[in-house]
Amino acid sequence: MNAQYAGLAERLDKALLTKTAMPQITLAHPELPLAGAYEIQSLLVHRRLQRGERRIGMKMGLTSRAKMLQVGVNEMSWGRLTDAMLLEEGGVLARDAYIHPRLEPELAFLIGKPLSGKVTAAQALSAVDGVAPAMELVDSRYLDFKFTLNDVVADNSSAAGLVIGPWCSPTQDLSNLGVVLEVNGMVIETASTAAILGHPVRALVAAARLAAEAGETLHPGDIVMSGGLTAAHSISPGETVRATLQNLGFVSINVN
Ligand code: 0L1
Ligand code: MG
Repeated sequence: MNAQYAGLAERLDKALLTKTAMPQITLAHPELPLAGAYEIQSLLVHRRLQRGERRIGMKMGLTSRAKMLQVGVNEMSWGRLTDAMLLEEGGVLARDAYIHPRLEPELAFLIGKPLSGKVTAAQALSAVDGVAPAMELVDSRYLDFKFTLNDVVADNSSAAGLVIGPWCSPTQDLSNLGVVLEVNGMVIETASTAAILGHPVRALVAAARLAAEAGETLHPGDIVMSGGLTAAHSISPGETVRATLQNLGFVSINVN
């Protein structure tokens, strides 16, 4: 194990546990390669698994132009999801449990058959048991939510939480479903599922390829998050945030 990478994973973990933002790691380590950033992510998530958390799937990040523009990073990233990140649909989310949390609407895939490697969109879809409206809670461990691709990759792609709505049949056309993000009943963002790489199944195709590159497989029961469909919303106490995906229903959470 690379001791420097282990030390950086420990710092990111401490930032998460103490809810204290830290400087971007690439400021001190501009030479960090992307593969090294993914190694740090793996070590970081390993620390969570050692604390008893269970792996539940994979998140894709920066798969839409809206998200790329918001954070100023132009390449896709991925991260690992654990059961400790699951938030109750319609439940309460404590703003204070995070550094600078943001919510974003996403499409969630429920994997029904093992999926890994270079697959077509049809093969990826045939491995899906369900799709659901979802929101991801992102909470960068870096000061001011500022990072480069390698910073955000090391930080598990800002993964902090996910809330999943009703699972629906994956047989419908997912290519261009309307998306609405509301805060206290007011529409703040709209999009189409086409915002994800032209068709959200492409996020799943990428997830299968990237999982294989990391020596991993998507297993039955895993959740794969598509990546944010719109810019993410910075949450404040007193807000009810709701994401609706056409034909699939909605998912909401209350912030206190
Ligand atoms: O917003 C961010 O912190 C970047 C990582 C995840 C973005 C996404 O889900 O698209
Ligand atoms: Mg996301």
